[in-house]
Amino acid sequence: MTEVRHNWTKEEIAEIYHRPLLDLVYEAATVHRENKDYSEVQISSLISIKTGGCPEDCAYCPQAARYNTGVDVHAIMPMNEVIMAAQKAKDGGASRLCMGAAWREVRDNRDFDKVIEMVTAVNAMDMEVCCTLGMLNEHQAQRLADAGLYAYNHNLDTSEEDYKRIITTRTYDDRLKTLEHVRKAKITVCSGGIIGLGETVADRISMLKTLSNLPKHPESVPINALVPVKGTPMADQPRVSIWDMVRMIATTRIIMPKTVVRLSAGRTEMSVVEQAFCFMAGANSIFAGEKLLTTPNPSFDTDMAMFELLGLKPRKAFKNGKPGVAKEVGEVVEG
Ligand code: SAM
Ligand code: DTB
Ligand code: SF4
Repeated sequence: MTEVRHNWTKEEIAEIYHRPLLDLVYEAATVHRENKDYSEVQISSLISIKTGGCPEDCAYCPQAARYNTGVDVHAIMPMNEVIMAAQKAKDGGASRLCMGAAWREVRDNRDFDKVIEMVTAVNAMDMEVCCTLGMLNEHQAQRLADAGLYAYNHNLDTSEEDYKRIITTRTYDDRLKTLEHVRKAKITVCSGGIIGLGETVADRISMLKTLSNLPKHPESVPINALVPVKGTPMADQPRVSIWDMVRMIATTRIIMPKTVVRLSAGRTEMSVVEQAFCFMAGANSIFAGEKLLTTPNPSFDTDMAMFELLGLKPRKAFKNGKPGVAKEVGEVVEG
């Protein structure tokens, strides 16, 4: 069994990242097969419960109020729509519903009370519930945990060194603090990044070092390819090469062998062959459903046809037990 390490150096990660491509993929596939049921893919479906008007300046984001992207601002989604979306996602094969809000941070107000109600309701539908709501404090993380939240998504996005180029309205340290609060509340951690922001390979490696040197590896690491959106500062970024995506996924798989690696944004631009390469390189999760938060994504039917073709199967919810019920959450290692 591959050892789980928390002391990877940048040099070691760079050596892995730069291996000849097919050696890299072979190694990642080997690690994947030692550690996982490699034919199982975890499916998450996203809904945007509060869209647009965000005060942050994340250079890639269509929901930042300061960019003219054509995304309409919406108040928080009513509960009946959340339930309908959750049922649709479940029927489509998703084991997890991820609710996203265009907030800088959680505030202790009526909207947060509504999110708590949504978490409780979706959890009762026997789906894993994930939220991505921006920064939160220990008390807010605990409220979410008490409502049955399974995972919290909070991406590092890029390296610490590169952060200021992408976001100026908060710091890397703010991000890491929220991850600590999530851990402390015994919610599983989902944290990854985006490639194609004009970062260097050294930045990608640095971000992977931060993630793999956390006291506990995130249970899931989403690797997003930038979806360039008109009106954002990243609108004219060239499409990221599929081989960069494959290298990033394979390196993540090797250094965090027990983590669920999610092939995230950018799949509408990828062929089935390209996605198959990503699964071979150790990706074992996707976002499914025709929308991510505001941009398009392949439909459930398209993905099911791809799974059929590739011999992949959707993973059932709560495979590692429900936090606090089947196992101690401290023992939960996805996959
Ligand atoms: N506001 C919260 C936050 O920033 O944590 C939650 C929602 S935010 C949209 C969640 C994540 O979506 C970001 O951290 C980023 O990694 C990803 N994202 C946003 N826009 C993207 C884009 N155009 N392409 C790829 N990923 C994107
Ligand atoms: C993640 O890593 N990617 C998802 C989810 N976590 C929240 C979001 C992708 C958003 C892509 C742009 C959009 O649809 O607005
Ligand atoms: Fe706001 Fe999140 Fe978009 Fe940044 S990524 S602008 S915090 S919604």
